[in-house]
Amino acid sequence: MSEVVPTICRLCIAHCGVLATVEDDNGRRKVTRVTGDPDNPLFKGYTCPKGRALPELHNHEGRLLQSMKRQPDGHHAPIASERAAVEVADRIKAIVDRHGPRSVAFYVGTPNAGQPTAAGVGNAFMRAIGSRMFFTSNTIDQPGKQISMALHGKWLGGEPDFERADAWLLVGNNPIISKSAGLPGQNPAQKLKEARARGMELIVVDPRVSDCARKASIHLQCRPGEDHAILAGMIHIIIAEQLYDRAFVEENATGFEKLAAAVAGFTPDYVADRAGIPAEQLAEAARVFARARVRHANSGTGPSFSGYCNLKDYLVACLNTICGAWTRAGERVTRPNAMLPAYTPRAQAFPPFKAWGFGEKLRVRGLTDTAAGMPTAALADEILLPGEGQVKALVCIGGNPMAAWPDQRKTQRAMETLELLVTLDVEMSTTARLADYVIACKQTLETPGMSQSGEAIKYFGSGIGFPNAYAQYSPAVADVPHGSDLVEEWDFFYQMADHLGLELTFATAFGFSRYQEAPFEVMPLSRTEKPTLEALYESICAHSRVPLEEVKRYPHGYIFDSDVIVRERDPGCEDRLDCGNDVMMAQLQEVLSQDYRSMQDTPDYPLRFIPRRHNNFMNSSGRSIRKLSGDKPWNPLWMHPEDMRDVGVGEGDRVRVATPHDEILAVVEGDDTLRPGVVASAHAFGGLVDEDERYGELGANTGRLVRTDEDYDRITGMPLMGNIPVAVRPCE
Ligand SMILES: Nc1nc2c(c(=O)[nH]1)N[C@H]1C(S)=C(S)[C@@H](COP(=O)(O)OP(=O)(O)OC[C@H]3O[C@@H](n4cnc5c(=O)[nH]c(N)nc54)[C@H](O)[C@@H]3O)O[C@H]1N2
Ligand SMILES: Nc1nc2c(c(=O)[nH]1)N[C@H]1C(S)=C(S)[C@@H](COP(=O)(O)OP(=O)(O)OC[C@H]3O[C@@H](n4cnc5c(=O)[nH]c(N)nc54)[C@H](O)[C@@H]3O)O[C@H]1N2
Ligand code: SF4
Ligand SMILES: [Mo]
Repeated sequence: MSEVVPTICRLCIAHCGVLATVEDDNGRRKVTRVTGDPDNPLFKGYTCPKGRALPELHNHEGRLLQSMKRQPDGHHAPIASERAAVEVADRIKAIVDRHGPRSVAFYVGTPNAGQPTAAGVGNAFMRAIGSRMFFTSNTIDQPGKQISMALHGKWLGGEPDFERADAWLLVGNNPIISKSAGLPGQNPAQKLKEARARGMELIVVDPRVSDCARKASIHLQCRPGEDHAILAGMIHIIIAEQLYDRAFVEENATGFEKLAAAVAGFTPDYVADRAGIPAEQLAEAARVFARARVRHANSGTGPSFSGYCNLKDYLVACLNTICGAWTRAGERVTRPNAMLPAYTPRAQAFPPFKAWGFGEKLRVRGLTDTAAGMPTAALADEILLPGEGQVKALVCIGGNPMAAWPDQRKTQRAMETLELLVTLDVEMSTTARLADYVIACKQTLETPGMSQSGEAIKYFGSGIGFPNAYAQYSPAVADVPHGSDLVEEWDFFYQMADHLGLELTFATAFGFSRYQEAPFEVMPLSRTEKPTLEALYESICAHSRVPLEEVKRYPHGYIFDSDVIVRERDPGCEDRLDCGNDVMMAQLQEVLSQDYRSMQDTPDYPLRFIPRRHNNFMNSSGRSIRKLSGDKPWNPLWMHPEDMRDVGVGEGDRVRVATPHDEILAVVEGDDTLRPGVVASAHAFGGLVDEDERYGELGANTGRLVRTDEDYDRITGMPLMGNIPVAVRPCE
């Protein structure tokens, strides 16, 4: 028996509608093939290599089929998941009793977008024990998106329509590969090709000829880390040449004069020298962007990682605002809701709100909770710093600190210091290897799925999410493997709460921080009648614009409507977008006062390391799948041939990549798309800190090059994870 069924790939936020071939495997449904779904109205048959490897991800040998408990001698032995829930709950309770609720922290990683109840019920458990130490990967990603939204305000009409755009600006993102902010995430390469064919100008700011830069009409192949200067320079030119949208600014913004004064020093020649790009090219980029009728600017992880992450995103927002690059009254809204509650898009500002300095306070670096969430880069220090409030227990939900947190050595010390480390995962991840309990979870195709997360990602910043009221629901299409004992993440927390007699209240947000499109959805979870995942989905979708039942009628997904129109502003609305936030203006002055030439001239560490995504891996996921890693399970160090010559290394040579504090071992791969002087690698590879020598098998952990307490953002704690000065030396 074999059948082909529509379902949703939930490996990344694109949430592609796909077709799964399901075969009978002695009475269980096993997925053997995944392809694109030509009958899906939005994705039209598109998939990427990761989606096509879903069968291998579900069925590979290394998959975790049983929960594990660490034994006194350090090795892991299977434990029944129900037993594990009881033991973990008891240990958490004992830690709370002894050290207080703050001593228990949760960390939620990236895959939770594909498991929409995991973080929510985990958070409910946290609230039930009274801890606010809830961290996510967001503050080691692009926290500047939410901080800048808080400081600038948010345009309630949303961003312009890519399908009608005549210019588009990408600053350090490569959405053809990442399907992240910047281009429509549904076959982005094809969407870009169509846009270029109809004459849209693409401007890309990137130190390498990325997949997007290759398709650009203007590519500013800058030094890394100078995006704030480039953006300030573009704003300078647009204001100086009177190319900004005066009417939009007068009606909707404040702080314009302050911004104009703050960017005055960022002349084309100054920026050109600083960023290593031609001044004429910068001016052309500014003019093409400002003169277009429909255009928008987006940024990504590149600039976020290379310092001043909030300022960069703030300037992206200001650039959009001074050009009026937002959707206006009477135009089609680009992110209408389908599985999210209905809201009325309006051509007006949502005013700035508090970005930090509230909620839980950290004991290190004066950091607090923020509009982007708790500062994850400081969590290892919170675990290591003795004293009142020290974090003693960490529960990771689909996250991999040992692969993804900055400063891997410190992270490992922190993990080893904990009294209790628990991780919910689908394989023995690098973190799992250090954990006291590893809770084996179902994978996406073994659980029902829906596209609500793919929609809700719009709350993280502009340029991301579905471009119309698209929705899809899929039942579980596969059964768990024979002989396995796997839990759904939410259920693990439910079982723990049940054991401890705690009431859980599941809350769903429809926005980010203070910006919410609909009231929080709050539902107590019954202790007498245990819910199912289906029932939880029904609760989350209770106020969806399109009822879940309706979505279920279209197994291949459906576009419910494409022309929700942005309304006029409320007559009484006085709210404005702020282009002159004092903290951001002060940072601009700080940048201007830097002796950038001496900052750039670091003879002992002459190269600059930057991160970039790999098409075949989703952060640390996929490395164990041969179909994805091929014969190369490591992350190469990409180097320009000129730099390889200077350093004296050839293709495939082994090198040490050193900072003043640490070094990693890597295999060189020539890449002439890089700006000379810049080297690159993908993150979330490598083993534990004492396994450097296994880099030919595991790759290298680039987080080892990052320091969390030296060069970090004072608001979110985000450290310098790109534009890192390094020296590359051949291995003997
Ligand atoms: N040096 C450096 N550091 C970085 C970055 C960088 O570019 N350079 N990028 C940063 C960014 S943007 C991010 S978002 C973070 C990512 O940080 P994390 O989210 O912590 O890292 P991932 O590797 O995505 O971890 C996902 C874990 O979840 C597991 N998993 C996969 N599917 C499931 C599932 O269905 N259920 C459960 N329970 N688990 C599952 C995987 O096996 C893996 O162990 O890393 C950040 N760190
Ligand atoms: N295939 C795949 N897709 C993914 C992921 C994955 O691991 N694999 N991870 C997911 C996650 S968690 C995230 S957060 C998103 C990230 O999505 P993106 O932000 O689009 O990440 P990248 O594709 O790495 O693109 C970043 C670009 O920035 C450039 N860059 C580096 N430093 C600088 C700099 O200082 N300035 C400028 N202007 N550019 C710079 C790099 O060359 C690279 O082209 O991708 C998501 N999608
Ligand atoms: S782009 Fe993302 S959602 Fe689509 S198939 Fe690839 S991994 Fe899956
Ligand atoms: Mo990310």
